[in-house]
Amino acid sequence: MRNEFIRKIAGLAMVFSVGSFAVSSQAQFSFFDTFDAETVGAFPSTWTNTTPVSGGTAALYVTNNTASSLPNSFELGTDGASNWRVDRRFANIPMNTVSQIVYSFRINVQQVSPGFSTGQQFELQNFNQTGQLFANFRMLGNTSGGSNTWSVINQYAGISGGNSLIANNLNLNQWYHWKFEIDPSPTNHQTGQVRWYLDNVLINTENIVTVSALATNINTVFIHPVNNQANPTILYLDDFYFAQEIPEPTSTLLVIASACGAIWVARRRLRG
Ligand SMILES: [Ca+2]
Repeated sequence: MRNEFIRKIAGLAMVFSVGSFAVSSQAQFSFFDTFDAETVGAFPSTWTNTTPVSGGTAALYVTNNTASSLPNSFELGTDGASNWRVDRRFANIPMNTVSQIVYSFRINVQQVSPGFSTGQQFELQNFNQTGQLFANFRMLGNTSGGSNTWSVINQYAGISGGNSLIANNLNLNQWYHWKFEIDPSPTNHQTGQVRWYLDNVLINTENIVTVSALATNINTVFIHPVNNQANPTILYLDDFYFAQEIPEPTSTLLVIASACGAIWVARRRLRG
């Protein structure tokens, strides 16, 4: 009887702690694009073809050639003939009140332009107000000038304190997971940090760079070739998302501590 009572209390403690953990691990997604329900061969319905490719041949559409989550991904392929830009817009995320915004995608580069210059750039901003720019991710040829592997640089190296060359000699035809934790200060969105993760390993930390102090929210990520050059590049994107992490509730430890306290009291009472 005594052991059964203690087991019940212990079980209750476990439910409380597991329940708290479940709440703390939740993320509130602004969007999560798997492209799996999209029509193969069509431009993805959740994206905006802001500057359509004109001239030459290009592929900006949903494909089932390869995917991280099956069966589809978003193929961005250009032959170098023209400029282009695609946007993923979403509801405003305020930068001065929300913390721990996570921006993530999986990318598979099939072909990259030779030379360690230009390339394709991923940018964040407030669509109606230029200037909310940070965590710029630029993929290009490797540092040796070759196109048999690819690299990533950060545009704001030297300004933000982060690294310039983020990664080099990444393999073609391989899926990589990139995640950015955007962690603005609760009171000043210009003094936070952006942490870069490659396949869940922290590889770069930089300070947030905002050109305008008025740019206090983000609602757009866009991809475009640098310097208006659409270098011959073929890449696939999948599992593209924005989420706000729900902070660890400070009550978690209190709940566990109280449950453990209840066990201690129960033991004392039964002994007494
Ligand atoms: Ca997919």
